[in-house]
Amino acid sequence: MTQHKEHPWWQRGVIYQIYPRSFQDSNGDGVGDLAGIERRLDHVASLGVDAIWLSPIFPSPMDDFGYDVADYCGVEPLFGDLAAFDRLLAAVHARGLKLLLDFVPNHSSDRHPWFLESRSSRDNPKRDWYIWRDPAPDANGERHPPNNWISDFGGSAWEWDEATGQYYLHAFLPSQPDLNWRNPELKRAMMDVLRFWLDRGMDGFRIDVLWHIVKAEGLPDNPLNPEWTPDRTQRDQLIQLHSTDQPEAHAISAEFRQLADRYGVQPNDQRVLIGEIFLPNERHARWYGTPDAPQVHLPFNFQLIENEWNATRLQTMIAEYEASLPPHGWPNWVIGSHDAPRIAARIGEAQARVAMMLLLTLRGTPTLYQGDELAIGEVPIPPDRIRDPQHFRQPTLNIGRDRSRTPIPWDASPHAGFSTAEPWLPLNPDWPTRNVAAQESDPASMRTLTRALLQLRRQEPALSIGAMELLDAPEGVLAYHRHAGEQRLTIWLNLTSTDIPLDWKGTPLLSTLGSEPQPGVLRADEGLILA
Ligand code: TEU
Repeated sequence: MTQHKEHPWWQRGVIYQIYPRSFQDSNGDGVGDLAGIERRLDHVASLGVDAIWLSPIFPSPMDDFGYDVADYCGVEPLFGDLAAFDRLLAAVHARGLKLLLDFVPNHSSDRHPWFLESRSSRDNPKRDWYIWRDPAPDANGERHPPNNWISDFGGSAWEWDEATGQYYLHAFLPSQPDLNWRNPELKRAMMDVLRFWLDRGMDGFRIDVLWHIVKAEGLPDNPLNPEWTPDRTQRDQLIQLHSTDQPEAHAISAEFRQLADRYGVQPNDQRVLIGEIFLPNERHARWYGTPDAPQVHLPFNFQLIENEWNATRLQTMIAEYEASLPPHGWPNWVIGSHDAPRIAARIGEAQARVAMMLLLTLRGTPTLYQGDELAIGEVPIPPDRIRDPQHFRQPTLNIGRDRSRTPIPWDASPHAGFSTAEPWLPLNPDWPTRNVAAQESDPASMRTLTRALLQLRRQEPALSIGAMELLDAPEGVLAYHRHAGEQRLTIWLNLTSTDIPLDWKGTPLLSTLGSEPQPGVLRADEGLILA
């Protein structure tokens, strides 16, 4: 049956993630800011994306670089102020783009006034806005945390507060205390935060660690993970059965959606909610909710990041993911973020080009991370430049995230045009040649390929909203059809660096290699779109 329903912008569109500290500095302090982003909007618009998601811009002590929020309704002075924000929003809208903020509901900073009040005494009215518990004494009367929960950054998830003689819960850093969503006043205050930004004209939110926001009643111990080995993070020692993915979190997620839907129902006017969800397929799909009680529009799907770069593996994963979607669920894909290693560092630049073609031709909304359009690869971070708290909590595991957060290299001028001062993190070592300006004028660059893919995606409904059908393919090759109406496209992706004999047919629209495709072969590292 043909579908006549008009697809909303967030189904047709492509999202671009900006990490504000590292996009463009405008005031010479080595840290990016809102005015800098505004100055570089042409780059974003000319790529051909539809929406920008900004990682947190709120006042923050920056212990976790903005994911520790000290005021949900303000702007961090390093980044600017509310007036600068309003200017940026207007400039984004003037270019026909959408703007999404990062909502961080699971925890605040320990310097948020709410927490300062909460920790001031046991009978403070905001005490219950956070999760406080008495110690669990052992047989010798020694003090222990209330349960065995482990922070996602390592170590106990409980911090002792000497002054009031209780522990508080923190799923991340001790300076990121978890908020108590079971408290109706806290919940109301956080819904007010969403209203504050929606009223200002936001087009939606990416919601940080959404699956964490409610914990099981009684806070029972989490079961041990029998598969844990010491090379894995401490978090993985336990299965987060009671600390995450609770029914009450789904109910709140449905309330977020109700609120968002009140702000826009037209296809081009809907306010989109993207939930950060790390869960296996069967639990992941539940975050779409039901047609009667929808939850987030797009529960982030990180499986291209999590799975081995192997055609057979990816084909199975894509099929399983598609099969897990509820009828009203729209797919989405991600290959990079401020948390994950750079795709070009992981699989090399030649395959990163194939990955870009995959990301932008799969069925579903893609999110593109800043810098991946330049194929920034591994950036060595000298020990004295390491900033990421995740590294410092478990230094032997090599899980520091700084290497994906390095500044955007704009041109070959000092500090790559990012700043007039030394940037807060080092630049990619090849910045004098790998930068936006250089790639703009290079027909063979990753940026040129990304633009061509985005342009094709915009032209061809088969790519943006069409159906998808996985194809049988030779070993090492991932292949699928995309079709809409009369148009049917075929995508062949060689996930290896050897030529693979292949009798492809059709009119080539784009090859990741730039040059003319050759009959009878899918060349090493070649991705091909055929009409
Ligand atoms: O990330 C949540 C999350 O799951 C991370 O712990 C992720 O597993 C890890 O960083 C991978 O290396 C979100 C934000 O994206 C992250 O930047 C924050 O540090 C975290 O929440 C706490 O707010």
